[in-house]
Amino acid sequence: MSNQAQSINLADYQEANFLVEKINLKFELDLENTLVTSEVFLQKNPIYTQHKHLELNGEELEIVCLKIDDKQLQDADFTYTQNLLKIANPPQSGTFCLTSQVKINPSANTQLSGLYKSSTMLSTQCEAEGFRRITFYPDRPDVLAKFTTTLIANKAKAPILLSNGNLIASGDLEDGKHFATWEDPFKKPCYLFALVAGDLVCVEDSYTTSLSKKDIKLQIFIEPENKHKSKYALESLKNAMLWDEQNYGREYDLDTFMIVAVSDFNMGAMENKGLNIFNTSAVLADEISSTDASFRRVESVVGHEYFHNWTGNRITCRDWFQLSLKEGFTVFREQSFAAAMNGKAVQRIEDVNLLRAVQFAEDAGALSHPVRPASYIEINNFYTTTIYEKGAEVIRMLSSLVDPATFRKATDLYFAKYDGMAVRVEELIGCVQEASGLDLSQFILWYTQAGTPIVKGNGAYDASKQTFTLTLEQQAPFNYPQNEPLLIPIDIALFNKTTQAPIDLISNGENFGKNRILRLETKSEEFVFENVEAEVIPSLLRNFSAPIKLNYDYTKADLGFLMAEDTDEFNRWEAGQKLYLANILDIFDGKTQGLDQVLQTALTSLFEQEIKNPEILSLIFSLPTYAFLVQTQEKIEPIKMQKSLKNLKTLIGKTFYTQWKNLYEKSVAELEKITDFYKQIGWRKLKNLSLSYILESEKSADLDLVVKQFEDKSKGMTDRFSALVFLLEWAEDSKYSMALKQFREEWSKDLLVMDMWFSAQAGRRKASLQDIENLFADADFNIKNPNRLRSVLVPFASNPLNFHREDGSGYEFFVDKIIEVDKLNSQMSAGLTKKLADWNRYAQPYAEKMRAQLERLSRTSTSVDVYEILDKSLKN
Ligand code: HT7
Ligand code: ZN
Repeated sequence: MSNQAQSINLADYQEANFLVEKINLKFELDLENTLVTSEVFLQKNPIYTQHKHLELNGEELEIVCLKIDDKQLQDADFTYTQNLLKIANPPQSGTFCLTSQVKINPSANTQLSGLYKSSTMLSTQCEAEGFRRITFYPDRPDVLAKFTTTLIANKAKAPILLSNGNLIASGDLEDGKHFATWEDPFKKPCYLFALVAGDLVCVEDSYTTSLSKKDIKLQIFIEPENKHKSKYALESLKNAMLWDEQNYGREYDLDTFMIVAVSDFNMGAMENKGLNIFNTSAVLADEISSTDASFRRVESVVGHEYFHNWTGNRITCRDWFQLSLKEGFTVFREQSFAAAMNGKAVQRIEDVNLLRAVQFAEDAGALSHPVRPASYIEINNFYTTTIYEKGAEVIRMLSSLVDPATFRKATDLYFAKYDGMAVRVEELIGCVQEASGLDLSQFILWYTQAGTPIVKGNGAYDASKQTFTLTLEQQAPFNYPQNEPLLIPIDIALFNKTTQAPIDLISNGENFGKNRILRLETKSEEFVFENVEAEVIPSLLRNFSAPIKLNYDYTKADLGFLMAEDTDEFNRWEAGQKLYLANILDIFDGKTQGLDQVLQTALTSLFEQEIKNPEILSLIFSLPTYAFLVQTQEKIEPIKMQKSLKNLKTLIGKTFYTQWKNLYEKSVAELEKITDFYKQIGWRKLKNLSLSYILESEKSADLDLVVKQFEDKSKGMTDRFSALVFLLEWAEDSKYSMALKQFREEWSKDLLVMDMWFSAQAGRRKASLQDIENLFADADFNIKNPNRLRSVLVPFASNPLNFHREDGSGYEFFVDKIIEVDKLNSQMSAGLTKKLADWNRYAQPYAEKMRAQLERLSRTSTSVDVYEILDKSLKN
């Protein structure tokens, strides 16, 4: 495999030899035998003066014919090897037309990249490099062209024919066929091309833009059985459209915006111009079959894809190294939108939880890479939390370094200056620099250096001078000791220890008010605050103002204070997380078996407080994730850590049994008062969290509560599914088996709910390997469907007790499955391989058992995708 795997380097970037003016595509669609005719109008790139070959990407294409203008190419005129079509003597001046006719087989396409069959429809996925699996083309994001697409298909089987842009012609043909021609007026890279053909129903709505009062038709195309599940996506879309107009001045630019829901999809969704394609799991939702978490996901993903229309489509990436230019910026926009919809602190806590659980782990492991990587083998491996979530944090920092009006000026400038172009992250940073006058030359380091920076804070109060000096020292990440100091915005406030009120922050006579964003630019800096009348407790990195680890020697009492009183809700949550963490680590180290006194007092006062926001409260009552906890360890001991976490949960459950019961009842009562399903989400979260703590006391009467909740079909899926999971956890076998059976009978026709049915069993704490094997053998299991595959393997790998079996059998089982998947879908197999890549961070015997399985995989797997992961992991 290794001799096939080639590294692509940012430093080697060169513009394309030939540019494309326009492309006309014709698809004669057939499930097994699709004929693609493309006319690509090419011109030599004027920056080159010497003779250039024409090289076009093409993968698994069966050539029927190739022509340049009217001249048929003979065998001697071209070569087609290693996925490259090379034409040695193309015209060197003027525009010429390369016509190619190729055959492809969508039904055999299990990679789900290019044109493939999903259920009864045909659909495409071209990002990152799927277009080359459809036709010969310079498949790179900096080649922008106008696309006109004609689709021909059997009218009865595929009455709906869609592609990007506007429908300019359609009609019937002979033999029961029909056609539709679509023209996209915007130049675009081929990764944004899409087509869909199938027997779909369309749910329609409309939206009038707030700026130019233009009417836009909104259409969601879905399989008929899902027709009732499109309302929330349409509402979310309209909210997103308005939000983008109000916050970024961005309007939609075509007359119609189409979304298609597809059951087989490697990721969440795809922002194809005017024709977004969504994984059904990211677009379909209704109040009976969907959990609150799925509603939130639909809102975020619909927003995300819509926002790409400007950050990604109108302005795209020069090369795939710049992926975070569109993804980081779009995640930041999506997070800001979700914050506006659901509350700033709730959203921030959720986002930081994900960042710390997954991205920090990635940044510390074998697969760590900068937000702008310098090289890759397979670009599909780089759709990572570093590119997406850390990339969003980097844009967030950029926005926090200037005031909101200046950031808006900068983004306006970016959209005006680079519309219709393919650019680098430098262009975006340059606009913030130009709009603000700040020197941001140091900021690019956030894109070029990997690893999570550490900042050590130290505070000293001088009563005689009435000053508080905060020293901040940045340390390079442990895995990147050579890293240069970064520009780090650190948002702070100081609380008077006596009065408990936040004080004015005064430095050099200037009063900054109650909070201030400090700029740490060098390795170590001192910030002196004046007129400080008493000892203070600093609240640091408020709202998580930078993606770093901040260490400060807080006393537990200080943390208890911040947890109760900090005016920044994020930092209230953060202080709680620190107290939980300390308690769990003490249990882990055998220093205690009990609940920490300060934590107990802090929790007691939380129970006594009036509940202003049930969702925030439920987050504050939630323990740190296992994925976050293991990162505090030099060498991870998964089972011991999982048990320590569970011990604390049990302690808190038992200590506050009465309070949890009261909170549960209060939540039930509050829910009765609220009629709006979406406004109930916070109380529902608090109710089910309370129930999870109540069950820790193992009282059989409480299990009756769960059974009642499971049987009550009127309350929706969040309650029913939580109850099912609780039954799997706490009820005896016969009882939970009955519940599983009943649930399945009710939902057997709903693929998304059945995914949940699989995931509940796969993640069950007491599940055995045989249980997981049984799920694979189930009649409804389908290894080719990414949602179903993920619904089993992701929860399995997230359950330390089953996955990290000391004898290595969990890893062996997992690798067996990777080997099977790799033959079908290498994006999926590579994604699964990542779960073992950090074997080196584990204690023995885990490390050695994991490594042995990775070595076995390296002897068996065939894809470049998996090879790249193994290569990086096994080098360690
Ligand atoms: N931009 C989209 C990325 C994507 C993708 C990448 C590789 C393989 C399959 C894929 N499906 C979608 C999704 C997004 O970030 O909006
Ligand atoms: Zn995206």
